[in-house]
Amino acid sequence: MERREHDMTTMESIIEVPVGTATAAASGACATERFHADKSPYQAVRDTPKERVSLLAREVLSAVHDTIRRHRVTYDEYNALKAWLIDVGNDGEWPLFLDVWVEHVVEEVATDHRKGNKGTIEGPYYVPGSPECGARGAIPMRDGEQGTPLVWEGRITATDGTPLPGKVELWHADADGFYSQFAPNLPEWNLRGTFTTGADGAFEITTIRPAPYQIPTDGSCGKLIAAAGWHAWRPAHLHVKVSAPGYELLTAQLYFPGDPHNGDDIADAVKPELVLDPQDQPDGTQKVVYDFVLDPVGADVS
Ligand code: MBD
Ligand code: FE
Repeated sequence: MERREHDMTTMESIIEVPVGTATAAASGACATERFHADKSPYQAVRDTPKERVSLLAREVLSAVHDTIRRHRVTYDEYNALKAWLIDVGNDGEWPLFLDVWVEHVVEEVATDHRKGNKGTIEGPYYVPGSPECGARGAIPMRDGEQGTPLVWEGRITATDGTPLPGKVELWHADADGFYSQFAPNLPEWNLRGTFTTGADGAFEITTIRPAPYQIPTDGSCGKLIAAAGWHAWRPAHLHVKVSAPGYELLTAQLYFPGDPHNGDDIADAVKPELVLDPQDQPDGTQKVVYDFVLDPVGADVS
C-alpha cells in the first residue's frame, strides 16, 4: 500500500495516513499505530496485583476451553483460528475487533454507577487535539461537504443541574462512511472539532449527518463476518467526548431515528437514550437539541 507521512502536531510520533484506496489493512494499520503511539495503556495497570492478572487470564482461557469441549472443536478449526488470529494482527485489526465485539461490555461496567449520561463505546477512530471551534460554530468540513446539514444545540450540566463550562469533542464519518485520518483523500481534520462552552455550558454545532457505517469487509474482521453470515453495519452515528474539570469524562455516540441498524448494531453500542430527535427545517436542514449531564468525580461510592 502506498502511504504518505502526515504532520501531526499533537502526537509524539509521526503517524502515516493512507493515500490511495480505502482498505481494511490501511485503516487498521492507522488505528493500530495510533493506539501504540499512546504509551499509557500499560502504565495505567502497572500496579495490578499478580492475583488479578492470573484470575482474569484463567477465566478467559477457561471460557475458551469450555467452548472447545462443548462443541468438540477439531484440529482443522483450531488451525483456522490460529491463522485468523495471526491475520487480525497483520491487518492491524485488533483495535477494530476489540472495539466492535468487546468494548461495549467494558463501557457498561465502567459507567453503571453514573446518575448522568452513561454514554457508549469510543471505537477505534478517535484522535485527540481536533481544531477548536468555539461554543458556536461549524465543524471543519470540505466546501460542498455532502450530507444533510445538521445544527445541534445543547448544554453541559452537572447531575445537580449546574451549567458546566466544558468541551464537546465531536468526530464522525462523512456521507460515504469514511473517517478522516483513517481513509485516504480527506483533509486531516475533516468532521473533527472541539467545541468549548462558556459558563452557561451552551453549545451550537453545525455539521452534516453521517452515513451508516460498514466496518471494513476486506480484512480479517470481514472474513469472520462473512464466514459467520453476519452483517457488517453500524447505524449512522456521531461520536463525542464531553468533559469538564472535576467531572467524569463522558464518551458517547448519538444515533438517528429510523436507521435500519439501530436495532442490530454490529458493535452493540446503541442505547435508546442516545437516539436524537432531529427536526426538518423549511430550508432542507435539520435542527436537534441534545444535552449532556456529567457526574462529579468521586461520587462513585456504591
Ligand atoms: C466505527 O466507526 C465505530 O464507531 C466502531 C465502534 C467500530 C468501527 C467503526
Ligand atoms: Fe464510528
